[in-house]
Amino acid sequence: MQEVVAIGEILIQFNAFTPGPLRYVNYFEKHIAGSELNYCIAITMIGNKCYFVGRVGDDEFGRNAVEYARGRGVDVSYIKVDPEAPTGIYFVQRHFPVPDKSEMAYYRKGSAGSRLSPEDLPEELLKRVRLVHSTGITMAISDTARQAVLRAFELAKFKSFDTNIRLKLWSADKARETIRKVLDNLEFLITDPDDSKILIGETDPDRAAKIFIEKYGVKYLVYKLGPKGALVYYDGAKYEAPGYHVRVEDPTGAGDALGGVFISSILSGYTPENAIRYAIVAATLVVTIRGDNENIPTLKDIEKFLNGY
Ligand code: KDG
Repeated sequence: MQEVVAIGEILIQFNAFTPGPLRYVNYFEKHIAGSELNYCIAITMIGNKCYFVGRVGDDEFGRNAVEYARGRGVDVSYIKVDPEAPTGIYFVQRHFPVPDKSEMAYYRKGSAGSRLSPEDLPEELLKRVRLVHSTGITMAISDTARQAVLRAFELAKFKSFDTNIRLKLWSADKARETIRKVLDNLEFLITDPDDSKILIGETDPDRAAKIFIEKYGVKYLVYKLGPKGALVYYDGAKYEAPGYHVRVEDPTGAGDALGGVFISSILSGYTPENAIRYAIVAATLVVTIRGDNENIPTLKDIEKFLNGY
């Protein structure tokens, strides 16, 4: 079993029970989410160990977040409780104004999670584990959180990063300038055409891969294409995994499930070809429900899915 550390913010998600503009939604369903937690759960579901590093508030939602993460098999020993700020929340609006897509409304400014700082880092653990993972979200939420990611990556043996640029959290210029600081020598880079355009001005997968691999030294590039599937570039080869056509309830979290299952499968010794097939299954299952991580499958579930198709 390999050990991974994910650094980020756990958020409480209020998912619109009905589709349409949030102003007309009367019921919300609570879930526990946040990109790096979704990754951590995906890594765990595939049989590797994941530690979550971050902060929650000293409130009911913070306790809920930690209990949920622990219940999903995540190691929560390095989640700090911050008495000075609340646990962050957000709402998900579904199928409006674009059918099959969701939008987020964040209420997280000054949250406990955004107060993550380099002092929260378990340095020995970060030096020891197989992989340290974070995302563009954590680099966007505060200066101290960004410094924490930079410091963690200095300590890490191997690094993994999902660009996850959320333009509600920062500008494209700030995202480009900041994320470029962590692109060098990543073992895993997970991105998509929108983020790639912001970062390197390129949406074409082959041309983007050339830049990320040759200029920045990325080892495994996972290029997500939404419902169309994903591509993996590794060691001079390209692997294509098409998406499955399913009814979309809420796509939020699908990219994290895809990235987390891919990474964990590689760490477990699967080939890139199989790892990306498994990852696509995970993303497919996630879009069929509300909630980011409840539908992330085990390898056994993935096998059943593939046999059933
Ligand atoms: O990828 C899914 C995440 O975007 C969602 O869980 C919320 O972490 C989140 C964020 O900051 O957008």
